Amino acid sequence: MRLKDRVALVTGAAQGIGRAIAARLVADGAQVILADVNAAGAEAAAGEMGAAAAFGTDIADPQAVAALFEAVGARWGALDVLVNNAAIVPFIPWDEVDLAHWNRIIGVNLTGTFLMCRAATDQMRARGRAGRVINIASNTVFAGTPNMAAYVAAKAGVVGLTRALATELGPHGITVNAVSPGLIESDGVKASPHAQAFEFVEMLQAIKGRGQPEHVADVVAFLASDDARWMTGQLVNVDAGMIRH
Ligand code: NAD
Ligand code: 4PL
Repeated sequence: MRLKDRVALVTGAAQGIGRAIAARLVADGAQVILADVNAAGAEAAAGEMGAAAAFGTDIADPQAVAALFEAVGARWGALDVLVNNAAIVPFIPWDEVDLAHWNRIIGVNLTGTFLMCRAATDQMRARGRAGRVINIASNTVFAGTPNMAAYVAAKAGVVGLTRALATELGPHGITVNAVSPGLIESDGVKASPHAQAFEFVEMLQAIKGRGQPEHVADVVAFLASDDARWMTGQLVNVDAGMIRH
């Protein structure tokens, strides 16, 4: 119960890694808010895990993000924990990457993360609340994984944003860290061509087996807790030792 009575919001929590993170934070005693562009999926997941609330929110839409934080402010004042997990995980060879794809991926995965950080940390500071921000990056920023160039660029942007915000928000009692998972058997990956990569990735891992959403969720829960109070601006790699950094 190390997160008892903390208010935590997880984006992209209708399925996959976000859903596992939300469930783990509920298990640790937090009041968890699920936000996902898939409103019905977020509702269903929230009901099953005993979360506090669910919102249908497109993190790339500034008005939707503003409405979300208006509701959060009215009911809870401010968040204690924000987990930026929502992202599009594309499989697209470089020869097919055009400006429309680039803008869509940067718009959700990087700009969406920015909009959530902007609104959440403004609210934390206005209410004099200490806070934790945890951004989900990816070990593709080290590996240069093929078939997702815009995604890799966006995730490297998330790492940069994490480092910069840690410096500017540390004096306000807000820590900002990131987690870089390796290939994880999430709902999205299971339904995509990335599912074909498990054998290859396992060969590169020091620990064998397939990465599961819970492997990521347990590390996020640590970063959300008081145990991580002396950490900020860090990128914690969670990939069974595929990459050493
Ligand atoms: P997933 O596709 O299974 O789930 C993503 C969720 O995000 C979905 O519920 C989707 O509706 C939601 N979402 C998408 N766009 C949104 C938007 N604009 N606004 C709000 N919600 C939105 O994905 P996953 O594999 O669980 O990935 C979760 C996170 O982990 C992502 O940040 C991803 O980049 C990262 N990650 C995944 C892997 C992997 O191998 N699965 C590896 C490294 C990092
Ligand atoms: C190693 O973030 O980290 C495939 C798909 N392989 O999204 C990822 C690896 C994928 C990854 C990722």
